[in-house]
Amino acid sequence: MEDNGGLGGTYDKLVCQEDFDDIDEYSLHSNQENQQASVSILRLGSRIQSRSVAVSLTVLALLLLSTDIGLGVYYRQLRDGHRTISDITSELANLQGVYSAAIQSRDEVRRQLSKELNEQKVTKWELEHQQSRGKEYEKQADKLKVDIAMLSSHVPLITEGCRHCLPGWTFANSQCYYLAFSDALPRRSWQDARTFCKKQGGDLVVTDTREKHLAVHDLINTYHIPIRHTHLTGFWIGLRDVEEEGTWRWLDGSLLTEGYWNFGEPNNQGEEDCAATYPKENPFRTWNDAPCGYSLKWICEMEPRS
Ligand code: MAN
Ligand code: CA
Repeated sequence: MEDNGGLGGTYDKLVCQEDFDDIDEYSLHSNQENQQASVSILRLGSRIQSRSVAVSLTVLALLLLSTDIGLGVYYRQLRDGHRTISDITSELANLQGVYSAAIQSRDEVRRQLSKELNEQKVTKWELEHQQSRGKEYEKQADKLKVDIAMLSSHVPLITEGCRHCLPGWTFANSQCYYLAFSDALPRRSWQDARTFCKKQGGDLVVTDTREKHLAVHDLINTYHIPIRHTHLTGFWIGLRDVEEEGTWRWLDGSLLTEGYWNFGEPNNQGEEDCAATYPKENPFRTWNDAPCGYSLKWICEMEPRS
């Protein structure tokens, strides 16, 4: 076999079976043994070349396959990437929508807050106004309380003023009293004195409370005539012990609970079953028991008339 120059291995790989046959024929003419050895070499070279081509083709096929796979992967990545971008774009659009909605909500909340703050401000002003009015009302209420108290204090006077005592009778402690001071009225017994009072529409005085006793005491001391003898200046009152000695009862039958007897009285001297009161300085020592037939002055009592 000849060297084919620069084409080397590539040319060798492309030698066909006919070429080998021509060479074998030439070798047979020159040297049978050498020819046989050369043929063996040539066949070996031919086998090696075929194998190289096959390897090259295999490598090339593998390269093409790997390229194809690479392109497939790349395409898939591109496609996935495209999907990711699409998803991101979609998500971005969605987020923009959410953001816009959030902004709108925020603006709405701001408007609502502003409105409520304004309402709160007005409410605060109204509260201040009402508090101010409340203070005015409190002042008026205090003034009215004073007025009511003052007017209430006038009620008894007005009520009593509408009621009156008969001429000659004296109003004291919400009652009308008649003190028989006049010389034109001769002294009389306890019973006659009572009759006089009853004819007037009253009765002998019943001083069954300290207030009434003191009121009558004041009236006697105001009008009494000092020059007269004490026993002549006594005034019959509506108190007796006729039913049981020592058991003093008022005209309505109630028992005496607090007496204003003079010192040593009642002493029932003789038979003294009727009580009389006398003008004395000490209001708690003004009573004496005297004979009911004695002639004394008297004191009548009567409810005021409307
Ligand atoms: C004196 C005293 C009284 C008595 C009278 C009767 O004043 O003895 O107790 O009742 O006299 O007049
Ligand atoms: Ca007596």
